[in-house]
Amino acid sequence: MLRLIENAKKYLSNIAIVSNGMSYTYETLLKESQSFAMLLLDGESNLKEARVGFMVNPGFDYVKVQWAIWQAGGIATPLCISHPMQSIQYVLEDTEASIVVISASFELLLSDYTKKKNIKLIIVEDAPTFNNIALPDISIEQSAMILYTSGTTNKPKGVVTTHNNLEAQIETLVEAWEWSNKDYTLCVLPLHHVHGIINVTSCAMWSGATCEFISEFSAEIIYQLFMQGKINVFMAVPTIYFKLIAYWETLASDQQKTLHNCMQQFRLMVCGSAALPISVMEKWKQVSGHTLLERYGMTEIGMAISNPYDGERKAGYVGIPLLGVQIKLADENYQQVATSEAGEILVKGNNVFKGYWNKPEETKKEFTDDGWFKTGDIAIQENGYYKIMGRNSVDIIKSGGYKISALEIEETLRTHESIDDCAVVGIADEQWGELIVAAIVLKDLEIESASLNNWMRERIPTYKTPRKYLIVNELPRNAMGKVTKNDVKKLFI
Ligand code: MLC
Ligand code: AMP
Repeated sequence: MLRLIENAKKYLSNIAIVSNGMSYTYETLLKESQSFAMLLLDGESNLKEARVGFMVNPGFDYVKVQWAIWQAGGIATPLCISHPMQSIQYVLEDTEASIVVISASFELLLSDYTKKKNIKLIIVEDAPTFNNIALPDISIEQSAMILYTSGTTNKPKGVVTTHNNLEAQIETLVEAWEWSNKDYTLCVLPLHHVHGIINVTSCAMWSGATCEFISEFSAEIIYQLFMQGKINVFMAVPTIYFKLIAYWETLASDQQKTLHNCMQQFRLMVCGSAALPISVMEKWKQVSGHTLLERYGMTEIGMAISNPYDGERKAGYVGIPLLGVQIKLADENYQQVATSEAGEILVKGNNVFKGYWNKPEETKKEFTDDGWFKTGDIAIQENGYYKIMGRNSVDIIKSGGYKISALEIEETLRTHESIDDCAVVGIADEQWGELIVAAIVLKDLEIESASLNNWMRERIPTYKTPRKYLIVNELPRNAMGKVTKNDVKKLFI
């Protein structure tokens, strides 16, 4: 049995999940996920890495379905619950999913499509209960999950991780951050990315801890839950801390004090997925009494570098390599740089993914000949601590903690009948890290920002839509005719 699931047997009576006002023990999670696995198997003995898409609201059902897919031998492919149909369709087509599991609220969105494509659609709420459980043995070398990530290609790529990779990603964090079955965390992050899936939910489940879910981000609700005094571990992206600070500033001073006293009792507060501005770190210390623990990770590798749990958490630095993760800073020939010189972060270890789904050539390109994964992030090392200096591509944007490809947005914009050409860039923004903006060259036709915005939102996720459009006569280009993105950025300053 997979270790994550086997572990649950040690904590049968502990509360695993709290969602929608209900509490679920590990015993219930085990039983219900096994029963759901039988439904997925539908008479087969093993799903043999069949891709199972699942669009399930955060909470007990999400984890139940995820564990069921794994126990049946399938590859769990979470679908973002707020994505437009076009993005969902892309993932289902790319993975060639044969089964899709949904919360009832998504039936209208998906039922026609799955019928047309002959994909089996299962509604979680309608699942029957199976009592005779016979589940396959799952090898840890088997593929477990596909998460979609934006890169330097215009379409997102599926990152395939094995059970072995997932165990390595979880175990190193459980150890580094001293998770235990006494912990109680709150998941406020989306469940189609590693931050919410691995760092919060899976680490809690591995440890016999409790994980509470909220249905959507709300600073007010988060603080209300904090005030109940049960939560002691919290993880989020910088934008969320920014939003929590902004809400805290609207409160009366006695409310601020009560909240501060409550948060001071927490064991751990972590930040990552994008650079944590020192101003946010300092302000959060005043708000909560906590020095945020900043760490560095990526969909392809889980977490790689972390500030220490005990020991100095250095502002502006992401810390030291986690146990089991090898890090090398390299020059453009993938040779180690001299001490204190900047280089690209290369990573090796069991945490590193298996490959991009159905993309052997692109997978090969992202590894050096001697097996190091190339992150594309540039860092320096000072006194053992790593500091992220930037990325080697202007086409990757980080906004709200999401990684976004400028090329994907440009390709979508270019399909608009009024747009001749465009260039998308990220510009520095206090709240969002980077803000997505687009310079566009029009054909003869007029265009209205609001209607263009609506048009885009039907085609790509909200968080990938540009926040500003600038109409220009031509895009800045170099002598070779290539658009110079740094000059595009200047147009917005
Ligand atoms: C949303 N809005 C944005 C935006 N996203 N505006 C500018 N830039 C963005 N990126 C706007 C919306 O259009 C809307 O405005 C308003 O904000 C609220 O939208 P929402 O969708 O309700 O947003 P909200 O729920 O407030 O989302 C903010 C957030 C979310 C920070 C909670 O972005 C989030 O969950 N981010 C976390 C992503 C994550 O998990 N990343 C980890 C990847 S893994 P209007 O005007 O339209 O109403 C990884 C590896 C690692 O990176 O190291 O962890
Ligand atoms: P994703 O592909 O969505 O998993 O995003 C991974 C990227 O997020 C990394 O390649 C980094 O560029 C960025 N990232 C993650 N954590 C940090 C951090 N603490 N500081 C700066 N960038 C980070």
